[in-house]
Formats: sequence, C-alpha cells, structure tokens
Amino acid sequence: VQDKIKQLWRQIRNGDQKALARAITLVENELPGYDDLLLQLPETEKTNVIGITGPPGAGKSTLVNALLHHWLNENKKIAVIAVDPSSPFNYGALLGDRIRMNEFYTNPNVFIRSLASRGTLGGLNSKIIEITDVVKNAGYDLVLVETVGVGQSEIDIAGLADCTIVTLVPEGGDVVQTLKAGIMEIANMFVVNKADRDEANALYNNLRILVHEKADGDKEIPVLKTIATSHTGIAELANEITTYLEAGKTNERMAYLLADKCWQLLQEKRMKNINRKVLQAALAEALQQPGFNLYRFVQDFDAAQKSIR
Ligand SMILES: Nc1nc2c(ncn2[C@@H]2O[C@H](COP(=O)(O)OP(=O)(O)O)[C@@H](O)[C@H]2O)c(=O)[nH]1
Ligand SMILES: [Mg+2]
Repeated sequence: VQDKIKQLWRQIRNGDQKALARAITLVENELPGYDDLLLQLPETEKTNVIGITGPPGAGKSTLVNALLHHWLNENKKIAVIAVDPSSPFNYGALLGDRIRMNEFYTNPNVFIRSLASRGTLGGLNSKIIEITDVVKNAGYDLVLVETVGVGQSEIDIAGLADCTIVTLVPEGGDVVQTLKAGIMEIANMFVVNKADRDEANALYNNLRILVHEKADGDKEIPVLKTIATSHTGIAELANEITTYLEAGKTNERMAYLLADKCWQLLQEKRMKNINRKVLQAALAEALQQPGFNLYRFVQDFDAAQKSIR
C-alpha cells in the first residue's frame, strides 16, 4: 500500500487529474490507503486556499466561475471544491453549478470537484479539511473552496482557507443586523454581490461602517462590490485576493488557523474535551520540527491524550 500511495502522489504532482480524483475518492470514502495518503502529504510548498462562503443564492458559484475565467486568462492552474451541505438531496442545485461550470470540465488547467453532503456537519468538516489538504498539494496555483455559510450552523472554513471571502447580497432584510460576531473574525474580505440591485449601496455602506468600527484604527477588512453575472469587479477582487495572500500570514495567524483545523479533526476522533491552549502549545512545538504533518500530529496527540486518561 505504501508504494501505491507514493506512486499516486507522484501522478498527482505530475498533473494527473484522474489520479487526483481517485485520491479524493479514497479520502471521501475512507478506503484502504486513506490514512497513508494523508500521512504522506508531500513536503513541498502548498497552494493557497481561498474560501468563498455566504448564504445560498448569494452568487458564490457565479463568483467562482468569474474568478476562474479571470485567472485562466492569466494562465493559472486552478482547482475548485464545491460543498453544499444545506441541500443534501437537492441535486438540482448541484447540477446548476455543474452546468455553469461545464465549460471547464475539459480544460487541463481546471480541476473541479463537488462534494455531496455526508450526514453530520462534524464529519463533513473533517472531510473537507482532508480533501482540501490533498488538493492543495496537487500543484495548482490556487484552490477555491465554495461552502454555504453565514447564519446557521455553517461550515467553519476559517481554519481551512488562507483567505476567507464572505459573500453577501442586498436582499432578505437587514443582512448586517444578522451578521454573527463570528463572521467578523473569519472574514478576510467582504463581497457585496448583485451590485446591480438598488439596495446594494446601502449594504455596502453599512459593511464599511462595520469593518471600520471593528478595525479600531488597524487595517480595515476590504469590502468590494461585484456583479458576478457580468464579471464586473472581478479583476479588482482577484487583485485584492492576491495582495492579501502576498502579504503572508503572521505566525500567530498560522497557529490560530492550524489549531482550528486540528480541533476539527480531533472532534472527528470523538475527542470532545480538548484544551485549546494545550493543543496550540503542542502545535507550536511540533511546528518547529522539520517535516511537520498535521495528520501525524493529530494521530500522536490523540494517542497521548488517550494514554493520560
Ligand atoms: N442580478 C444578479 N444576479 C446574480 C449575480 N450573481 C449571481 N446571480 C444569480 O443568482 C443566482 C444564484 O447564483 P449562484 O451562483 O448559484 O449562488 P450560490 O448559491 O451562492 O452559489 C443565479 O441565478 C445567478 O445567476 C449578480 O451579480 N447579479
Ligand atoms: Mg453554489
């Protein structure tokens, strides 16, 4: 199995999309070799992950589509992971995404995978983390992850994405009022989509006030307006994303993101009483060793905690 996994990783790194699809299926269904695949994540530079979240119908898929066009024109290789757990049996929605993205299915510079819902949110969370980790090691220039969120029990993609974009639309009452405090913590950027609508400016202005208050003199979270259907504001958005990613993460942000990811994975191992401080301290130490692998860390941490109890 070990050799087979090594071989699979070689194929993936060589741009073999069928091999990548196979690897994702391995992880999705926890088939033999699944653990090894994650424990053998290549120790190379990882691709940046851009998370696009927001309520259903906000235009996330349309935005992803527009961003894809933009970056393909710059000769970039892009991978997309689309997750929509809010409609477990609504294949119509999934199909809608597929049709819109159909034009990319034969393009070697684009890899698209839709993930169906898998029962509990907790289980889905760790699957998305694992699958994203596979894809971010597959040699693309960027990985886009579309998830439904904001409001109810959203998927927490904060720990997953290097840049989290929260997409909002001027409809359905006062969106800003319903913005949960947590959203301000995870958003690295706000997008007001459907800017062709009358109420867009009001939402935009409200958000600007909100991020200004939140910044308290520090750098404000950018707020952008887009019309995804006509690709308006997309170049500006792409530009803002690149600028954000190029600035790089502070060590503190790194540890925060990793701790979050780790916590989600440990939850899946039924570890409910993890002390986040202990976890973060253990992570900080482990990160200083060469060849850090999150899945090995989780395995070891889990074993160590069990031996204590
Ligand atoms: N008027 C307008 N409609 C849009 C815009 N962006 C997306 N839509 C439409 O909104 C609907 C939902 O878009 P979709 O991308 O599937 O939303 P998602 O559920 O967030 O992925 C579709 O009918 C889109 O054509 C926009 O900027 N303006
Ligand atoms: Mg969608």
